[in-house]
Amino acid sequence: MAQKELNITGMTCAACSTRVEKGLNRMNGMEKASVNLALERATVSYDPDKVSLNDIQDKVTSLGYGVSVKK
Ligand code: 9UX
Repeated sequence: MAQKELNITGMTCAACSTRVEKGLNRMNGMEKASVNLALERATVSYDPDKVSLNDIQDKVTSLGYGVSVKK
């Protein structure tokens, strides 16, 4: 299992963060995604054999938000 922190941009209300969180949690291979609206951050735990960090970022983008891997 891998864990990463992502910076998410464009979330302006609580429904945004819920949308991102639910979208990520529906992905195959995602163990747990939690999104913090105030911090504009997502913490994701996932199985890298089933889903890539790139797929995860593409999911956020497809939902209409910006994403980068936190350094
Ligand atoms: Mo709130 Mo976010 O009305 O895409 S859901 S701004």
